[in-house]
Amino acid sequence: MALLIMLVGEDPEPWKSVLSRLDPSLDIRVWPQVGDVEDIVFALVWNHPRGELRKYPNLKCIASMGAGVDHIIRDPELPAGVPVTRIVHESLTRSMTEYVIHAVLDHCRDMEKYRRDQAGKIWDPKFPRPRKEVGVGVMGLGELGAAAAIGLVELGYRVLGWSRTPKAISGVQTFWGMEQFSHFLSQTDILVCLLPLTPQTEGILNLETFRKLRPGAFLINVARGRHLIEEDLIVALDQGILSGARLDVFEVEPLPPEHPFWDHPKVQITPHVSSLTEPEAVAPQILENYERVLRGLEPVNQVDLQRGY
Ligand code: NDP
Ligand code: OXD
Repeated sequence: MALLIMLVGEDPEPWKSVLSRLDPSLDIRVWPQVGDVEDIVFALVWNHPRGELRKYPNLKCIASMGAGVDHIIRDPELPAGVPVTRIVHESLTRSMTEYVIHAVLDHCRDMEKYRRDQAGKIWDPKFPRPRKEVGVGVMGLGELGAAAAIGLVELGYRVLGWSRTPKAISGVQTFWGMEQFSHFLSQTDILVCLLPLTPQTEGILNLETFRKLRPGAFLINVARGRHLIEEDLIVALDQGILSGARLDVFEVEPLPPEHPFWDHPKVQITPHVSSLTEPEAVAPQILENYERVLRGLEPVNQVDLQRGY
């Protein structure tokens, strides 16, 4: 019985090293050096090639290396009946909350303007808007969105949250479903996307959505690149519908050098770092699930494959 590490575009070595330190008896294979496919009972994956997971007849669990599972679910040839798990860990949640709060404060405290002013040796102080007047709308109130929303409430912002089903979070004005989406947007000055990528949420950050926000709103996308219609963002920024955007995720990653976002004066880019999965922190969770499936138990942090997250 063996655990397969199949990470495309990510270094498998830190995972292998921490997992074998935690359990030196573990038989770990690193794709594409798989050996006998019948040995593989557990696969830790990121961006696996389509159809690849069908090759392992004894597979009992497919584990995402991150919080998102869209990279797994989009495979039309996933083996039927094999549970899919994701990472839920306070290190990811803390890191995401930190990033979102930093992006909100950076925008609200006009840091972009002061960086530009410094370049021109301009001394031009400006009062920030009172926090209670700034509506920060968080799309997705799951593990990451709820924590970010709570962090923003603690800072004194007027926080709104939108989810698929009703939620109650102290200090957050909550909305749910498409019927309440426009109402949520109409009170939002800073829109934070923390949705999973599903057929319902793909392309949800589009011109129609942007037009429903408060004038000159700011966008923070830390979920997936395909939530955003990239050409619509350029139009919204150029027409002043949005005042700026902080983007951590992109339709194509790494963002190609010729992409117009790189040089757009209203776009701030980070390279998918808002919340990095630390192998050291989350490997015990992977090992726990490996041991659970060997004992015939359900793995923890399973996703609902029908729902898509
Ligand atoms: P969760 O599954 O815990 O939460 C998802 C939330 O989105 C839930 O509140 C859910 O609603 C809501 N939601 C789902 N579909 C819809 C819909 N159609 N309409 C409205 N709301 C919807 O996910 P996490 O918080 O753990 O993670 C969110 C995403 O963040 C991940 O899927 C991943 O793509 C991204 N991510 C990005 C990282 C980065 O570094 N940039 C790092 C980690 C994650 P309900 O509660 O009603 O089910
Ligand atoms: C994740 C990610 O889903 O890093 O965890 O994007």
